[in-house]
Amino acid sequence: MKKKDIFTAPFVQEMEDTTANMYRLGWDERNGGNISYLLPEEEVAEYLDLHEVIRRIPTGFDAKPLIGKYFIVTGTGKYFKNVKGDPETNLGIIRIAEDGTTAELLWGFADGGRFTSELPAHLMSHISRLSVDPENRVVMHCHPTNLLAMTYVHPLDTNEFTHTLWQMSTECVVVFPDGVEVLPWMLCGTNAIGEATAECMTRARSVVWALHGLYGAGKTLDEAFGLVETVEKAATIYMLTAGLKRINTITDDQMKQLAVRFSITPRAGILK
Ligand code: 2HA
Ligand code: ZN
Repeated sequence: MKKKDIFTAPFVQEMEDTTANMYRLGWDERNGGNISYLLPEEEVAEYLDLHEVIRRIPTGFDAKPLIGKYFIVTGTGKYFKNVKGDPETNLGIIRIAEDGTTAELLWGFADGGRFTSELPAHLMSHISRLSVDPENRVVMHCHPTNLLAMTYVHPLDTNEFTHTLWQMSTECVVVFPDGVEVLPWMLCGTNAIGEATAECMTRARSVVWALHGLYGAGKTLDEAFGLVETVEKAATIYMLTAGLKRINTITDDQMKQLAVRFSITPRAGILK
């Protein structure tokens, strides 16, 4: 059967639109940020010959639970600003090979490039999220301005950080009842930060990298984007009010009312 034009694929267009939005919001300066999006084989097969591997690229870590899985991912050193308009250079579609440690490139990275340097954090996080939510498909990393600022002035304790963000707007506890996990500064691009991030991802869909940025996960690009957007909005309210005397707040009791109203279970150990 004749393959459809990959440039018309919804997953390529969604990646173009999402990266453009993230760039426009100031979350992805220069080559900041990266996205990986799990694609069903049937969907990829509509556009690509699955037997035609362009290149084989070692990943440097073992992703056994993802063998045979397909991802569209942003490229290392590539700018989110440039994805829309030249997706074939800035994005790639990879399949995790039988050995679990090689990525088979099926499309993209047309200038000889390769996947994001943060692939360990992405794939390890996919493994974690899939273990708790079989429908998870997206892992997204970016540098939201106010969240980043907040990590300079707020204690980096997961419970305290989550509680503060929940207080910053009424919808927060509803949108991320699982809270945000906070990691201290770590060297990025390594398997170690990948393992730490993935461990956090078994408990929450959002992981703060102190003094660096944020990881968000979700079933769709929209869901992961909306999560990052809500966390960043809360951090913005925090930064706008941090130096001021706060005379009103959302109380723990009010958050408990929200939990009942919206049938969510706030992460344990945060509300008194
Ligand atoms: O890809 O954001 O963490 C650039 C980064 C690394
Ligand atoms: Zn980063």
